[in-house]
Amino acid sequence: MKPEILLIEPMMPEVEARLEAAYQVHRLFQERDPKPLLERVGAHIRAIVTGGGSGASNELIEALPALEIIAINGIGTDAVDLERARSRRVRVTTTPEVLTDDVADMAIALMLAVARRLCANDRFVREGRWPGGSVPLGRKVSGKRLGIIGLGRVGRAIARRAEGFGMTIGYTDLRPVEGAGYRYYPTVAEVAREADFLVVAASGGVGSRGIVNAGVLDALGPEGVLVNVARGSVVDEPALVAALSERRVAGAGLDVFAHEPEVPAALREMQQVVLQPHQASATLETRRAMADLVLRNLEAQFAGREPPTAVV
Ligand code: 8YV
Repeated sequence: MKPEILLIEPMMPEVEARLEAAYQVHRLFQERDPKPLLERVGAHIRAIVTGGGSGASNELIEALPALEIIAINGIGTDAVDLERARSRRVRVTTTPEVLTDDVADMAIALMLAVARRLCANDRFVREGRWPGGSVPLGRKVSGKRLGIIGLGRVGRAIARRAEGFGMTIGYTDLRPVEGAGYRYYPTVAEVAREADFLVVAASGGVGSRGIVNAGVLDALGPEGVLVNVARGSVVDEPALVAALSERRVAGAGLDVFAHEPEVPAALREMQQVVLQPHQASATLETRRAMADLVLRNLEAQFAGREPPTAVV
């Protein structure tokens, strides 16, 4: 008998096929109303496979009495109550390291795209407006000041890339990161004040909720650009919309949002904003590597071994 697992969001077809080969897969995302499926199979489910943004609610965990492991296909644990998992003796695993480069690449891509108006200018050419006019000048990136919120693996990878652009790098985190070699600022407002580009690379969760608020955006200022490749929850989204529409910040590059997949209509209309549908880790290579880790964690769990990248 194959162990039964619950898939919360779709994965690449080749990955779903690999899951199917080893497990009996139930797809929660295909259900309009999850209740009948959970009533039917809930008692047998031994694993949840989910994304970092989707996680698993406590209500779902409670509906699965045989649950042993929540395998997150991502690094964020903010959508899973780790304490609850611990008390239920449910393992939680993530996919560290393998997505670091891609997320950092996306941060740099968004920074360049906003500053050099890549998407707005692309629309200008595509829509046949070039013969009739010209576009506004962009902003220089090389040599500018970069502020990073959260100098974890992703934050450091962004910093290494920014060094190649000759940027002056500062960061904030809960405490200085030993040997980082970049200037530490104790508060988000202070790093924002000294930055031309402010990149959010901090974990989501209660500790970081809304830390990029109206005051921080004003500290970044009318020439400043905000980039977020972490979690929508870290930014006070209404405050960002207000700051952008009142030109109190110059632009934003956003891969993540407060209520995905909903994106405020105001943001969708702004030319100074570049939007992505949560794609920072979404390359073939990286999604394969992430899936390998998910599969290795499940396999270890069901073989009675320690899952290789367990956080709980
Ligand atoms: C993924 C993420 O897009 O790592 C995370 O926490 O949110 C992203 O890498 C996601 O896990 C897939 O849904």
